[in-house]
Amino acid sequence: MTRIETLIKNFPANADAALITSGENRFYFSDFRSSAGVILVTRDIAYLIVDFRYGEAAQISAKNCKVIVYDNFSETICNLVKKHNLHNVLIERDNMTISELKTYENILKNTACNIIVNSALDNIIKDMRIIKSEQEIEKIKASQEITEKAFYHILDYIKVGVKERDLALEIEYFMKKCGAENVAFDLIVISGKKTSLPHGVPSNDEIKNGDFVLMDTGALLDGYHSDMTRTVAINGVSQEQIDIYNIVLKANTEAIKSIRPGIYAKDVDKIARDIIYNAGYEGCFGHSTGHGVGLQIHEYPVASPKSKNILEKNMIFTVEPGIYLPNKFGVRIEDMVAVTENGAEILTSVSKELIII
Ligand SMILES: [Mn+2]
Repeated sequence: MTRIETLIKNFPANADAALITSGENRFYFSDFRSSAGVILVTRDIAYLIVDFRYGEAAQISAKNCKVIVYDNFSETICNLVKKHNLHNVLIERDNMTISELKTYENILKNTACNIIVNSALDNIIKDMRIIKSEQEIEKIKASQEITEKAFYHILDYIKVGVKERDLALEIEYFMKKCGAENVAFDLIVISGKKTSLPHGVPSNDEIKNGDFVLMDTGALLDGYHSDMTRTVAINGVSQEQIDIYNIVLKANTEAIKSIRPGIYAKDVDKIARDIIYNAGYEGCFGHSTGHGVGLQIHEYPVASPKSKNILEKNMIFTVEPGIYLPNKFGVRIEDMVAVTENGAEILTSVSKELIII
């Protein structure tokens, strides 16, 4: 069954079509990447509707959709609505701006078609994307391979006096040299006191003796993201730094050990959180233990205290506990894992023993 067929099978009874407008979901359903366009899915056929810039490329490589290259977008939509006698169309509410919604309402105002403004379509697609196909798992592994090559590459550059920004730029340059189409997100390479900021921004600060250097990095390859954090130390770190590193390491490894199909993602979070809180660092770990990774850097499942996700085979998510001591330092250790038949496959192969440079 194609993804389009699965989507149609899951349409609520009141819907006779769906309008897919987000870039990653257009790619998910048509295997065609573009910065613009929509897929109109009816119960019989799906149309990928693009402008001239993507016409030729879409005709060649889009899958499971009939390609329409439009001159007049509104007319094209209205003609399809009439042709297929559409009355209720689902939209991606999570991805549509108010002004886009107003535009579609305006386009459809002289037709018999209504827009269903609820989360039905988002939920169907979320439930599909949360489980990765074998091919998607391979793509994420390939993306992670670049992230790891860049990690080993940058270890030779980390020295006292080097600027955080230069390290971040070198990682980005190297990832692209290795074939990444982009970085997965703005790379985090921070040092010293700034490591207490979970999403600190690289600056011209220089690496100093006794610093932690926290590197949260990832590549984007073939539409799929990867995500890894390692915290390395510069010669002269204190016993307190080493102790905290080892608490975070234990939280990471014990949480990963607990992963198997059928358990709640929030229970994975709890294992990591309890280890950190029981070691005396309640209040120093204020983010989720993990998030899904795929066509977006943050997707489902979520491993947080409030998560409702139950783990299933072929879900991919991060396990990234941390301890952050304001104005002192922070540590985060992040792996990506894939849920297997009876446990988890760790997709991150870089060692987690503390590297002291
Ligand atoms: Mn992450």
